[in-house]
Amino acid sequence: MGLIVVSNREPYAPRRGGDGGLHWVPSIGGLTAALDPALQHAGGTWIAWGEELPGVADVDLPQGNPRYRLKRVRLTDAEVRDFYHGFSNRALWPMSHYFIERTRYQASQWRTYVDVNRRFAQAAVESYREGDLIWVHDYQLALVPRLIREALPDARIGFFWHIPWPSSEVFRTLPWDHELLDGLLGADLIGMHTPEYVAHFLSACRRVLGAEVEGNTVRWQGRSSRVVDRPIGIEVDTYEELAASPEVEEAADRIRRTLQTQILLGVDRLDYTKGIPERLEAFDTFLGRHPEARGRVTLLQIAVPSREQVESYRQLRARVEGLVGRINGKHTEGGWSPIQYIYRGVPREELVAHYRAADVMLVTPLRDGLNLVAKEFTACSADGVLILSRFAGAADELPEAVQVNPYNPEGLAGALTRALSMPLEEKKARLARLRERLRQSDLRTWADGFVAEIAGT
Ligand code: GDG
Repeated sequence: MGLIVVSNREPYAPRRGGDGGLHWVPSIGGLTAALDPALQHAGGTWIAWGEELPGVADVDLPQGNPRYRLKRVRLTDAEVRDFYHGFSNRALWPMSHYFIERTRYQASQWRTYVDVNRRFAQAAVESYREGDLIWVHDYQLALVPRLIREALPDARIGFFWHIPWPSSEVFRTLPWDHELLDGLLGADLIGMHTPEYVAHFLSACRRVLGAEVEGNTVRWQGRSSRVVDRPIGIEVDTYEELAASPEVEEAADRIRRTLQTQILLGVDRLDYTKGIPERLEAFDTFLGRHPEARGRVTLLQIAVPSREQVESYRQLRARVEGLVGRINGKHTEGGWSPIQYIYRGVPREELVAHYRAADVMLVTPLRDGLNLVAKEFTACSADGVLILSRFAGAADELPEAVQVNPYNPEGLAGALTRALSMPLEEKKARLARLRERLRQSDLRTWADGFVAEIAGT
């Protein structure tokens, strides 16, 4: 029995090295971090959209120690534009994160979304051998379960929705609300990060489809789908070991020596859901209120470039960089600047060194499916404080974090004051309890558990 994973993005991207050889580089992002180890463990096929590169076809991964096959779905530039940058990122992404005013619902983009979902489903059907389990991921591929089901009525299909599922009042703004739910309900098992998302989903099934809902089970088209909350975990041991390694300790020391201040850290894809401008403004408020913090605190913001083809992301970048300039211009003195801004992804060791060096980690999204950064910091930090938005899915699981409302700059500034002056014992005690929670369901438990649940359906 093999596993077939279907996701939009590839777990590794091909790069031509200077030597002309092909190197497969792990992609940055929550999904790869979660599923690559799971599929390495189970073996099977990963189906994903692969960017066109001459001479690059399907491949066995990871390079040098192959554990599974990557089957690459090819998309034309127009398809990428309408399916990915268009419908997925301008309709489903903002709608699911409650940003209705940012949605663009376009029928032509929807049609491409349907066509592309059909191609992913076809690739899964072609790879399928009797007894295989199929696990489809995320909002780009919501119709795939139904499309596979039509060809393989008896296949066991699971789906995980990685982003928030909004209130049905918001979901109903989608012109294809009925079709999207019908697509998902082709799966036997549908997973989401929190009980609230599940409740919203069930309510949409009732209101939009008129489906029969009993407990966590939806009856639709003569079949049942179970909908469960299963928040994703991280590789706790791997992060702990990495954080304690001499190389990372040294890199963390270097960061502390360079800045010579207490360190506030932000690490996010540059996305309007992540609350970066609101965080910068709260820091500005904090500095205004605490002149004694000048020269003593630095906010280090790592912003990973994301979806630069979408206009609103380009506007966000300009807004963030404008704010960084304005706040630094206002407060910089005597060789100290309040904000250090990095606009690129950094290697994982360096990321962990930053987690390790930080006194306070700021995870303050306006809305976030879960947020892996909050968990990674918790696994890596020795005595730091996690400030966490109540609108991140992870907030349910991490009650010992200092929880904030990211829409309230005064409250956020107050949380900063509290975090920066928290006694060492309290910081350590909170971290210890948070770590215990992380251990209860790490990444392996999550992935193995979900696969077992698909198998059990
Ligand atoms: C979606 C949902 C949900 C970030 N910067 C660097 C880097 N990263 C890695 C982090 C983390 C991942 O990227 C980001 O995961 P998040 O969970 O924070 O956010 P999304 O990408 O939006 O993920 C989210 C997730 O899916 C899983 O279900 O939690 O809510 O939106 O692993 O470590 N990695 C490296 N350098 C960086 O600069 N190497």
